Amino acid sequence: MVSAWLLTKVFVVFAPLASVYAQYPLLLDATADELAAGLEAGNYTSLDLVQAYVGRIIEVNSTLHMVVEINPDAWSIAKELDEERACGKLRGPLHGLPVLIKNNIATADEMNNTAGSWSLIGAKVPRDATIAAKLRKAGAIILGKTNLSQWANYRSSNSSNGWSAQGGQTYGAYYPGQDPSGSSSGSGVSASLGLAFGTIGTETDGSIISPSQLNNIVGIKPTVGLTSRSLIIPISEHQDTPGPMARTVKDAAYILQAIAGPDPYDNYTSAIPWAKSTAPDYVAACTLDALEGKRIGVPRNAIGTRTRSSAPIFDAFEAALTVLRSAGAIIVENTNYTAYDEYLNSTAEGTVLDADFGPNLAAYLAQLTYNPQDINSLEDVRNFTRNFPAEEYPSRDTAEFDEALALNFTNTSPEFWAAYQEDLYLGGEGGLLGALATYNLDAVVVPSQIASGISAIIGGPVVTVPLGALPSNTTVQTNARGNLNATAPNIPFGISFAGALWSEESLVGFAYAFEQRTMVRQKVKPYLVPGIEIENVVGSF
Ligand SMILES: *[C@@H]1O[C@H](CO)[C@@H](O)[C@H](O)[C@H]1NC(C)=O
Ligand SMILES: *[C@@H]1O[C@H](CO)[C@@H](O)[C@H](O)[C@H]1NC(C)=O
Ligand SMILES: *[C@@H]1O[C@H](CO)[C@@H](O)[C@H](O)[C@H]1NC(C)=O
Ligand SMILES: *[C@@H]1O[C@H](CO)[C@@H](O)[C@H](O)[C@H]1NC(C)=O
Ligand SMILES: *[C@@H]1O[C@H](CO)[C@@H](O)[C@H](O)[C@H]1NC(C)=O
Ligand SMILES: *[C@@H]1O[C@H](CO)[C@@H](O)[C@H](O)[C@H]1NC(C)=O
Ligand SMILES: *[C@@H]1O[C@H](CO)[C@@H](O)[C@H](O)[C@H]1NC(C)=O
Ligand SMILES: *[C@@H]1O[C@H](CO)[C@@H](O)[C@H](O)[C@H]1NC(C)=O
Ligand SMILES: *[C@@H]1O[C@H](CO)[C@@H](O)[C@H](O)[C@H]1NC(C)=O
Ligand SMILES: *[C@@H]1O[C@H](CO)[C@@H](O)[C@H](O)[C@H]1NC(C)=O
Ligand SMILES: CC(=O)N[C@H]1CO[C@H](CO)[C@@H](O)[C@@H]1O
Ligand SMILES: CC(=O)N[C@H]1CO[C@H](CO)[C@@H](O)[C@@H]1O
Repeated sequence: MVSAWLLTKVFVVFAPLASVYAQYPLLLDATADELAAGLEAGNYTSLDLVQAYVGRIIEVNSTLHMVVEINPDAWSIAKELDEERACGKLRGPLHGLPVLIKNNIATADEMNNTAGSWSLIGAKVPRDATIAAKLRKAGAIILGKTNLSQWANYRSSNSSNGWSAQGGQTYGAYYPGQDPSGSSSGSGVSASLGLAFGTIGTETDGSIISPSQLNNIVGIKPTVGLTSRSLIIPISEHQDTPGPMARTVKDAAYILQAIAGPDPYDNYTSAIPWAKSTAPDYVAACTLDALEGKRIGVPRNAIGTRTRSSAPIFDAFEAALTVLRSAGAIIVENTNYTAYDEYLNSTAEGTVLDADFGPNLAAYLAQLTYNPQDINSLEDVRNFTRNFPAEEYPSRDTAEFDEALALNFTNTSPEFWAAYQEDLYLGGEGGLLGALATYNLDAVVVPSQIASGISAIIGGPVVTVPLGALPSNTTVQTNARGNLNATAPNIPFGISFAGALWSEESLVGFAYAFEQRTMVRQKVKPYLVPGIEIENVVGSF
């Protein structure tokens, strides 16, 4: 919540003439490099950035509900980082830049970490989530928590993307009532509107890639194990992974550089296949010639066929292949996934997630140092959800909880192992990894709407970049619940690069080389834009 004292600190002044902004980057699109250069030149401070971004959040929150809480310590942290800068101490390229993180990533401060549920309001953690600690160490200012599909979309069969009991319904900014997608809904909307330099989301299957593509931003879904999950509210240890959501590939690369790496609290990170001294440099990977001579596959059988309604996305995708070729890529057609029909039929992923959810959630809850509602298990969460009115049960049911609780085995049982092995085959030899090997590919490229699943079941990385937006004659259609506009004119879509485990460095390069040649984000504009700029706050302290 934004408290009254905080609101009084913000000067709500609306944009004067654009020309006066010449010396300040405009926040809708300001990059890390631009923001840092202005800080370095002494044109504004990190305190000014906090003030400006909070002002922008307050301008649009009552319409879009994308931020759940603002960090009351953000101002003092900014001041401290400004003082460090004044003394010549820079923690790194993110020094003094505000970021927003999803409301399932814990911080050991005043902010709550709830996955959107009232059951966890007031609960305390023993320390910051590892990636939150890494962001702070890199000099980023954690500005607040973004709204999400409650429980990262693992509660209900009839809720809506971007809705949580705590944070209400998040909307996208490209059409009134836009379905923001999920579950990292608020992170997508916030990065897109320039409410922070960048944001963090988490993905189990689609929760970074989908809201990134539908909010006109870049999303990096890292390999499971590249970024620690310690003290992040889980769904599945086999598939969960936190990653950057930002306006440009390079900004996302800066964030990934800060949060990647081994963590004794998450032993999946011990699978990282390089020593610290030879770790990839995701920012340096952003080169214009990254696609030169690279073999990029197109798995046509996973992409489907062009229909009247999918035509805008298909046409943009075909045009993108031409751009990739002109950037030096070798496009290899029909690198099909041999077991794709079996994958579409398979229930193995649901089994893996259901079997992980109970034990993984209990392990998170066991770490709480204060647990006011005494919530210790998925059973407790379900019971709370069904009895607490703000959770809107039964209008929003608990079908995902019910399904996981109905399972009569856990993630250490033979039944689980069979399902997990099926996934590793369907996404591996029968899917993405098989195609990479058979056709000797560096990556595949697909429309982002079908990018997540095949990589999710093997824990593989995906990067999405803006590709276009639906045309003005698109017929408006709602989501299943009927409370959001899921298809409408101007709703953005993306293109994704997917590759082998740990191939982020290549994927980031490919995405950058494509982005720089197209700059689609600049051509697609939100209908609602906050007006506060750095200009309006400079000198207010
Ligand atoms: C800082 O502001 C000055 C004008 O006061 C402008 O000339 C300069 O380009 C700005 N520097 C940066 C890095 O934004
Ligand atoms: C966390 O939740 C408590 C209880 O509702 C509230 O008083 C507090 O303001 C919240 N923290 C923030 C930073 O909003
Ligand atoms: C969805 O779009 C329709 C048509 O433009 C509009 O009337 C309606 O208010 C929108 N829905 C929401 C939830 O804003
Ligand atoms: C990883 O950690 C989990 C929980 O902390 C533990 O149950 C598991 O045995 C560990 N696995 C390995 C390979 O160390
Ligand atoms: C790949 O899939 C496409 C679309 O289903 C199909 O037209 C094509 O014949 C397939 N190619 C191969 C080599 O399997
Ligand atoms: C998919 O399921 C349908 C219906 O059960 C079945 O007819 C079909 O053979 C299955 N396809 C594959 C590839 O398993
Ligand atoms: C379920 O929730 C209700 C209301 O919060 C509570 O009174 C009851 O003790 C809970 N039952 C169990 C089994 O936890
Ligand atoms: C959601 O599902 C529950 C359980 O089936 C049902 O009672 C409720 O009416 C449904 N809500 C909507 C909006 O369809
Ligand atoms: C679990 O349930 C399935 C059917 O739902 C049954 O075949 C199986 O024997 C059960 N397993 C155990 C360990 O109870
Ligand atoms: C929208 O307009 C384009 C170009 O005029 C046309 O090709 C397309 O069929 C139209 N789409 C719809 C859904 O009417
Ligand atoms: C501009 C605006 O409506 N801001 C609102 C943001 O949310 C807080 C807390 O709900 C309101 O007090 C503000 O008015
Ligand atoms: C920061 C902020 O204003 N968050 C708002 C998010 O949406 C919920 C529900 O609509 C509001 O209660 C919060 O104030």
